[in-house]
Amino acid sequence: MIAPPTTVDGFVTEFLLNLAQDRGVTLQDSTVDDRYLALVRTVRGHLAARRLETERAPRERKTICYLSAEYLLGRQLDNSLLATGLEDIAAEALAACGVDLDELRAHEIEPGLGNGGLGRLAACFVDSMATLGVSSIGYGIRYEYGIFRQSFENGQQVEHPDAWMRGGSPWEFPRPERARIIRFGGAEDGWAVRAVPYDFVVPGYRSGAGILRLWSAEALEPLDLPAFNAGDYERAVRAKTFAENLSKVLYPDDSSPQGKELRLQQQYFFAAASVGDVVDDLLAGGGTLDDLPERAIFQLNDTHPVIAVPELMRLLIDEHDLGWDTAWAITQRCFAYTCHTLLPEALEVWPVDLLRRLLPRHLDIIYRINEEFLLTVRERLGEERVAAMSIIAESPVRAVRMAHLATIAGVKVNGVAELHSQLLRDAVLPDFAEFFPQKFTNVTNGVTPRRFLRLANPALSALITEAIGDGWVTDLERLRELEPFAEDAAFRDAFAQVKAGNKKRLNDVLRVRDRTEIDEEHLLDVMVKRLHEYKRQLLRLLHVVDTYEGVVSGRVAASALQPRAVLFGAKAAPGYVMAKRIIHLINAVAGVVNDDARLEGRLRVLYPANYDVTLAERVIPAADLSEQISQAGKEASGTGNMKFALNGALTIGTDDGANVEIRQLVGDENFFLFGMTEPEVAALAPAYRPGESVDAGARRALDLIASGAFSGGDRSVFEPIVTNLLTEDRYMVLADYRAHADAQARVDAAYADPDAWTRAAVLNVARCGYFSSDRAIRDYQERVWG
Ligand code: NBX
Repeated sequence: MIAPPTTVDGFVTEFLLNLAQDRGVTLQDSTVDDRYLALVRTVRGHLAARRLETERAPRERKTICYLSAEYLLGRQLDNSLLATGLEDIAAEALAACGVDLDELRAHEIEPGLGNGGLGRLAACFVDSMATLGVSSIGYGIRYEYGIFRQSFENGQQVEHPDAWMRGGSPWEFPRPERARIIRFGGAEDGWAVRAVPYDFVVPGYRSGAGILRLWSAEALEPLDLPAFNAGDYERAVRAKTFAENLSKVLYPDDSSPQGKELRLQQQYFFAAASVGDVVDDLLAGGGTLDDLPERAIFQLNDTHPVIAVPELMRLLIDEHDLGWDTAWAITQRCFAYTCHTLLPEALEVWPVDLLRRLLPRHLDIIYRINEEFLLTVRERLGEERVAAMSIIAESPVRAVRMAHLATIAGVKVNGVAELHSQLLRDAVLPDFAEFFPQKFTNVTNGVTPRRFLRLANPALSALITEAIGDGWVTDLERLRELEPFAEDAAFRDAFAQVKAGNKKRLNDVLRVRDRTEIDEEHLLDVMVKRLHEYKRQLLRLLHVVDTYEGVVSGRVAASALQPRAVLFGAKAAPGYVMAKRIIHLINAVAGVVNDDARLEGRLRVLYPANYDVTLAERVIPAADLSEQISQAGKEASGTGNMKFALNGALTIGTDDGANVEIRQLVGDENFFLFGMTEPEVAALAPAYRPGESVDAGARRALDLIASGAFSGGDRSVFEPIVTNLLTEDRYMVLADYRAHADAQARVDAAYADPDAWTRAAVLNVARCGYFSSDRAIRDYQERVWG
């Protein structure tokens, strides 16, 4: 085995060699880009060695094949240096060359191949599987353009393409020899593309490695030669353009699927390529198809890859000549399904007409699976349950319900937090829970402690390690050992200084990327997540407006305010009109509030554009307060909530998703709970008339918005938001307003005693070790993968 050198001198030599041989420049003539790419080359060599080493080690029986349409990876450089233990060596080596490592860090464009929580969870899971030594491979799509970049023009969101591969994608290993052909359509109207895999090595922390294999779409032929010869250049490249479209861009909708044909093409493209890859590997290694369930399990990250189920059936029957029953017996043992939502409109359905056109054989297979399933339903539960449980919905158009297919085919179905899994059983798929009670389970989400604590918060990491050693990086429950330090005044002092330092680090980036900054003395109150009505950014904003109104109307003295910086970060799906209006309103409120001297600078609203993983890594460690205020029963889990608590922010939150478990662990006295519970929401919903008993504070806020105070006197701009709240208010912002405002008052009171606040913050860190994605992966091993 040729392992690259792990000395400073060796690193210097490799780095200079890579500059010369890869970039063709000397150090003196190199650009930042040259130096960055040479550094990546150098580090990547270590990743490759790690991967080869892992491959030679005796194989575990079963490989976890994680199928996900999204991986929100974040920057790779620091994580790779940490995992390989090269942090100090690289820093010294570059310093010896007179190269600024921070400049190279900042040069990396993060691969943002995901929308939000679901995609980031997939990235945390591949990290944990690699670190735990679980034999694993993540499969996905190598989108040429990831989640759009957001800017604001006159306060409104503008989307720009995310050309993350500009200048190449230096972390990847192309694997053209493993390319496969993926066919669409039927016998007469068939067409095909080539799926070419690119591997990211996923280094485990200090040992182990996994693979993230992302498929890129290519045309079978680069040119239609007859067309080219006939001088029709446009037609000559049409097929190529068409094929490449499949992996061109990530769909930026994180709920309400649009039912777009290209999206289904993307799903089939990567699902089929991945299933084929796994089956080929099995057979090449001397295995037989009967071995498949012992050798691989496909974990379905939501319904996006569920078309893999009929694809495996097709492969077994049409290409390997197995009979239906044998094929179904195998298939039924190879899949498990994770659901990430409770919103009915987010459950994917695909029109039968579309499937018939694009994947006719798969539609036939789905119909047969359904037919046999419904026979047993009829027998055991009776005819009257058949329509509700069918894979095929009959209205508004005949369509395939992907969640039903996944539930029928999967060995297990899990939700992503206790409350969510319970609601999944009782409200979303109750018939299935009755029919397959043993299938339903819970795995509460987790986050990787490497990226979100060790890397994102170096100062807190050092403080923790000084107190309890560094075992927590791979065994996060050890944070418990910090509990006694909550009573140690010197430790609390050091902890508070870490927080203050993290606010400075946040300002370092806010000044450059947004030409703004927070006041480091302010309570930093943060709400970062996708913009969604159910997440209720408006609830937070109404309280900001109410507070502002209190001061400008003279009811409240500015000097009585606890100084706060309220920071929002959120992208809206480009077609989600109400979400975009809310973005506009937040920016409008920020503009007015921040400019009004009457507030004496004691209330500031910040909305840095383009919230992404890189910004998250600066914002979360600096936060004092974490806003997790979704309507109860709507946020499946949340994972940002875990990241904040682990970094010593206190949560103000509803009894929703994983907030429930966070509060149980940190204790009521260290968590600001407010609002209706899920049963209360359900009870109120039928008779809810939002306009009938509006809280006085909410009323003042709504009136001020409606008056045009934030729109230069134009009353029409935000009228739809106000009207919607007063007449519909689907997520009951107004019903929870008073409880939220009272909870914010409790926050102010608590923050007035900084030492007591810090004590609670320390306890949040100490008690949240459960939320490691390492623990989540162990739970999957125990409850799902067997
Ligand atoms: O998945 C999120 C949930 O909303 C969170 O509560 C949860 O913590 C997280 C991880 O389990 N769901 C999510 O991020 N969904 C998507 O991004 C999404 C993307 C495309 C799509 C539907 C949903 N078609």
